[in-house]
Amino acid sequence: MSKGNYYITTPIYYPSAKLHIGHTYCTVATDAMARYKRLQGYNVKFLTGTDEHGQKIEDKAKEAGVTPQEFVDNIVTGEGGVLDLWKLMNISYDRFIRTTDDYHVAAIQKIFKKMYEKGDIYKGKYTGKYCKPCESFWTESQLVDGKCPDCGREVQDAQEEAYFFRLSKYADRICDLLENTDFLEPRSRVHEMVNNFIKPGLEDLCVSRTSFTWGVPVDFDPGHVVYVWIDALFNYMTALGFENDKYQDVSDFWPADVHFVGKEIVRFHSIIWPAMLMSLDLPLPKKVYGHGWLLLDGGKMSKSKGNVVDPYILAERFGVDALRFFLLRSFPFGSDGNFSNELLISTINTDLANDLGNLVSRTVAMAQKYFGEKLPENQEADDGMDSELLEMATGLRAKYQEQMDAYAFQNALAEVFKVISRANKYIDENAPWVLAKDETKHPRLAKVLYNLLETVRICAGLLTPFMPATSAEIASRLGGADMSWDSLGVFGVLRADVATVNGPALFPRIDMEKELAALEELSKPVSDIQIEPYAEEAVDFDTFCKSDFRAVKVKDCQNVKKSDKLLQFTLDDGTGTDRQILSGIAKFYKPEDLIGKTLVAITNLPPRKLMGRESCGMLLSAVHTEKGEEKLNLIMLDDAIPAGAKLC
Ligand code: ME8
Repeated sequence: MSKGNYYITTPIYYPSAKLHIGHTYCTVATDAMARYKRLQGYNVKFLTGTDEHGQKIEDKAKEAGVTPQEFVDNIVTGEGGVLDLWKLMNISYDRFIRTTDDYHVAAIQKIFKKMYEKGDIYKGKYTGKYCKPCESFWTESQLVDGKCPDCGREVQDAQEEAYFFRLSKYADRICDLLENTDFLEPRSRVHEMVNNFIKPGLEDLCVSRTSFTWGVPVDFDPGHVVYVWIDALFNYMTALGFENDKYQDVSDFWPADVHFVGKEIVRFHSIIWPAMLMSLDLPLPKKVYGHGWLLLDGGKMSKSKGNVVDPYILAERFGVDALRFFLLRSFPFGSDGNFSNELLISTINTDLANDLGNLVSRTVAMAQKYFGEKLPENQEADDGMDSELLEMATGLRAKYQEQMDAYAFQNALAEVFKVISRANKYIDENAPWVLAKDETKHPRLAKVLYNLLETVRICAGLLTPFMPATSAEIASRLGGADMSWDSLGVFGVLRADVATVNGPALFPRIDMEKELAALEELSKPVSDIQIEPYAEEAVDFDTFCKSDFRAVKVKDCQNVKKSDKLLQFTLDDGTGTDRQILSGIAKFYKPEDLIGKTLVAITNLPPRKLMGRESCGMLLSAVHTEKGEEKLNLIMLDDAIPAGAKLC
């Protein structure tokens, strides 16, 4: 029977670049929490997704020469994108929202209108610094030496029409919420919010923009798009079906049990989000938990710092479970932590290879060596030797639960590893290899092994939220052991004649020095751009001079039917007769974009037939590969050069 509903969320990610291990941190933590709640018997809804609007995305798409939708599609659903990463990391989300999803966009329009009709959103003037040539508004703090940060020119004081949300109206209620309830944790974040943002005075928030278009349009005032944070924060409710018909889960899952968010976005989640919910008379989420950052060399992580932070590379080298485990074992969730390869490798070696891995393989190997497939049922307890281990293993679930309920993943794991260490010590104390030599001690030996297997069962069961695949593997090595929540609070669940299954080492030891050197090599910046090797064979000057290079103007350009490679060009080559050239560049250009351009052709090649059409010459282009992808640019000349001009 379900213990009730439980709704947990991660921040929805900006698909402005590929994700790094820091992004993975919060999602792995949320996944561990969701799995823990499922293990306990809750009906869990775990939401994640992507936050796809805003100027940053619009700018990046422009830089990449694609539409904003194409840009985000590639990072979200493309190879190695967000969805692939969550699959790799074994993230068990129940729902994935993209803020460009139609149902979400329509819901945001309704929500914005509701707050407007209520009088909590009003039209006003946004005052800032304006750069005319760039048509951009800047705030004082964005200016560089008082000038436009983009072009360096003078800016002017200017005003722009915009909508504002009456955040100031909710200041007292928000302050009360933060100071007098457990809404925001850890507590240190409360002081930060109250002292830095609320005490100095909460100002109304500008919630629409007119300077770019990649956002949810304000339907009753075209030209304005909804501020990206309103669009983003309401994902937590639209994904349940709020103001849309796609889902019907609001009554079952709202208010959320917890939003996990990084510390820099606590302000949005603990001030702006509850104020907007208050405006709509909606229940507030039960908790916002602001976790710390993973730092690299003391600074915030970014992809540009190299491959060390690439979760794909780390998962491939160390395994997904080891990486998940490391993230939650090594850093207290509420504070910042310093990521390093040394720490990653030593955590794997100490906890996983030495402590857990050894315990499992030694115990299973001894059970098989001394008794074959099954343990004998004739077993002899020894209270003096056994009681400490049994007490620790039996009491583990309660201690673990206390820590998990406080989101203290590191402490919960520390409790499990105390028991694992105790079990390893128990092996040494009981020296099964000595008991094995004396037939009369075999009942005692069987009990020692049973106690160890049972301890392994409890520990592995409690590790399921962190290392789901490893726990499942251990369950199968213990003959398909019960790892249900109820069973993990009880010692003695395995049958006395438990059957075991041997297997390879769960976590082979890593050679620190070799691995660090390999990672160092991998993190050396490699140039994204590769060019063809130069030709070694020399061409004599006269032969080269025989090639006739001419400027040609594109009069018409069409795709060739049934060919996804060829474009057919009709060219003005200055002779008065059109020249036809076929070129295999359809992958790189749209025909309509080339009309009117001035290109370079070699005109004295013998004509040849391609797809039954004659091609008289060849167009010149520059080729290279970028991030492994083939790139091609036609050589384009200044349009002032007349058709037929000879290039020499
Ligand atoms: O903030 N260590 O998206 P985002 C720990 N779209 N956490 C880190 C981190 C690091 N080094 N780097 C990033 C957004 N994060 C918004 C959220 S929610 C309605 C909208 C965390 O892709 C960061 O703290 O920039 C944040 O919680 C999350 O990754 C997503 O960051």
